[in-house]
Amino acid sequence: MMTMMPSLLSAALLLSLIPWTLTEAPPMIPIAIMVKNTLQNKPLQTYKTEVISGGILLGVMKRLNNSDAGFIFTYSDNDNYGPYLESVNGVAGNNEARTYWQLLANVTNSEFKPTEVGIGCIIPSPYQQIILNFTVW
Ligand code: B12
Ligand SMILES: *[C@@H]1O[C@H](CO)[C@@H](O)[C@H](O)[C@H]1NC(C)=O
Ligand SMILES: *[C@@H]1O[C@H](CO)[C@@H](O)[C@H](O)[C@H]1NC(C)=O
Ligand SMILES: *[C@@H]1O[C@H](CO)[C@@H](O)[C@H](O)[C@H]1NC(C)=O
Repeated sequence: MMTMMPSLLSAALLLSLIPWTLTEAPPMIPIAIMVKNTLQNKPLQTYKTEVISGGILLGVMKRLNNSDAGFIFTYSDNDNYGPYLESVNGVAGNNEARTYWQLLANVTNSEFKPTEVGIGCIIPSPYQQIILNFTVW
């Protein structure tokens, strides 16, 4: 009898931690995507949207791209690191000009840091602000 307890306990614990896993759709989490391009003196654009719990930034961006929010982007597939963000709202990075879309996320209420992974691996946290920043390397 006692040997069943750990698995029962962990099953109960799992269910209480993520009660939606077996029952209903996972919750949507509010986040914001900001498009920043001071290099070309463009105004900051902010897109308030949602990510599925545990979901990746690329999915959010695809949904925004396919909505009428006025956000479009392109990406390429790198064999080693996955999706690489090529262009946002018609502006593309360029090897000769050494420009690219840098990815940043807030790690406290106001401090932003470049992410350590690309759009295919970033899992936004609730209310996180993601900056797509057109910059030079
Ligand atoms: C140089 C470099 C860059 C340059 C590439 C410019 C160029 N055209 O040469 C720039 C500055 C643009 C860059 C950007 C980014 N990078 Co970078 N980059 C590197 C670095 C130092 C060397 C890559 C290289 O030249 N390899 C040699 C060539 C022969 O191999 P290659 O496969 O052809 O290289 C290409 C890819 O590496 C690609 N690339 C570079 N970075 C990234 C990141 C992602 C997510 C993808 C899909 C592709 C990619 O650009 C290279 C040229 O085309 C590596 C670390 C390392 N030492 O390997 C990190 C590295 C690949 N980058 C990394 C990251 C996180 C980024 C950014 C997401 C950072 C950010 N927060 O903005 C961005 C990409 C954003 C986007 N638009 O999607 C990580 C990837 C980790 C991961 N598993 O996702 C690495 C491993 C560094 C690290 N440990 O943190 N990067
Ligand atoms: C963005 O939307 C356009 C249609 O407006 C579509 O052709 C394109 O494939 C979409 N891009 C992505 C990355 O989903
Ligand atoms: C990012 O900023 C928002 C708004 O200030 C905040 O609610 C959120 O907790 C922050 N994220 C992190 C990881 O600090
Ligand atoms: C964004 O890019 C601009 C232009 O290159 C640069 O000055 C700035 O430091 C970058 N980072 C942030 C968080 O704005």
